Amino acid sequence: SWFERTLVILKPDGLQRALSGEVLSRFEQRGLQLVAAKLIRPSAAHLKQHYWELRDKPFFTNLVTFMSSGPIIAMVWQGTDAVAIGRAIIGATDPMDALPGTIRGDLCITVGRNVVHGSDSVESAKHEIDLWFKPAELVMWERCCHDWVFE
Ligand code: DAT
Ligand code: MG
Repeated sequence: SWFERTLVILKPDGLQRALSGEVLSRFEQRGLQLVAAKLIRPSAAHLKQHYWELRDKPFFTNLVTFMSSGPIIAMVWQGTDAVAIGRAIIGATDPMDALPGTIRGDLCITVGRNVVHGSDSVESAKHEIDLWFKPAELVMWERCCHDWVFE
C-alpha cells in the first residue's frame, strides 16, 4: 500500500563524505516521501540491537564500531512498495556487485563503507522504525505531488 514505510540510514561515511544531499535526493526524486529524519550519534548498544540478526557474523564487531564512529542520519521513507524501492535505490550489499545507477554502485567501493542502510523486508522495517523512532516523530503530511507519483 502507499502507506508502506522503510528505515534508511545515511551511515557515518556518507555524512563525512558530504553525500547527504545526494542520497536524500535519490529517494525524494524517485517519489518516496520523507516522514521522519534525525541526525544522531547512535550508541554501540543501540546498533547491536539494530544488527542483532548479524551478531554471529565475523564482521559484526567492526560493523557496530564503524556505525557508532560518528553521526548518522536516520530516516523513514513512505510510499507504495517503499521497502523494495528503497533496496533498489540503494543497490547490492557489496558495492562491487551493485549496479551503476544505485547509491552503492555509484558512490562507494567496499562493503564496510557502503554509505546507506535500508530495511530488507516490510516486517524488519516495522521493527527498525520502532527501534529508531518514537511514534510522535513520524510526521503525517501530504506531499503536493502525491497523485503525480502514485496511481
Ligand atoms: P545490507 O546493508 O545490504 O542490508 P546486511 O544486512 O547483510 O546488508 O549487512 C549489514 C551490513 O553489514 C552491510 O551493509 C555491510 C556489513 N556487511 C555485510 N556483509 C559483510 C561482509 N561480508 N564483510 C564485511 N561487512 C559486511
Ligand atoms: Mg540488512
